[in-house]
Amino acid sequence: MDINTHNATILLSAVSKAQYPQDDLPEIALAGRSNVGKSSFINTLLGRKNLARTSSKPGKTQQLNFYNIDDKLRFVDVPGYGYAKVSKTERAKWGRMIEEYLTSRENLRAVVSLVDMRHEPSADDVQMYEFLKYYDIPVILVATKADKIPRGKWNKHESMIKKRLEFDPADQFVVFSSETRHGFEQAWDSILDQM
Ligand SMILES: Nc1nc2c(ncn2[C@@H]2O[C@H](COP(=O)(O)OP(=O)(O)OP(=O)(O)O)[C@@H](O)[C@H]2O)c(=O)[nH]1
Ligand SMILES: [Mg+2]
Repeated sequence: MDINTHNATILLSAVSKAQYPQDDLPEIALAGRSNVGKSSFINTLLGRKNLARTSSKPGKTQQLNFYNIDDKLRFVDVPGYGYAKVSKTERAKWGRMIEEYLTSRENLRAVVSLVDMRHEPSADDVQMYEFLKYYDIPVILVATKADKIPRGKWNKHESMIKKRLEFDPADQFVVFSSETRHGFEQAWDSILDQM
């Protein structure tokens, strides 16, 4: 696919189906724990500093944010899970919003599921992965913040993450860093493979 990845804009934010874009452009959704680095991943892939808003304050992204990339594909930034200071009502609302999108969106080609490479995946991470597998949604597993681990330990961390998730070898696994841009090419290749 011939695509100018720098030609990206935020298209719209949505909380329900009626607000989703009404065409058949392919979409890649980003899922992961709050603060794991979803927005940073988007900015890194698009070569932009602050298109997707990042912050050290977790729980900032509350809606599905649709990014238009060169009128050829979209990224959908999904609010992070696992943020403790969110009320039960908010959490249930979040669950319905994500579930509605992931289970009914025909445009969806794959989910980039981000985990923090430093740690064993959380119960929420495992649940998200199981959910995606259950609905047969292709997963690109991105282990991010790799810059915070010495290279000599990368293999050990990759094995630990795969084991905990019962990782399906049919899915892509990308070691990634928004700081160093490690994994940039592999991430794009994995995404464009799903188009
Ligand atoms: N060292 C390092 N820091 C990162 C990396 N990716 C993200 N961060 C930092 O982690 C924090 C959270 O990043 P975001 O991209 O805002 O995370 P998010 O997943 O979008 O968070 P929510 O929108 O709250 O769900 C920021 O301070 C980022 O600078 C990375 O690869 N390496
Ligand atoms: Mg974010």
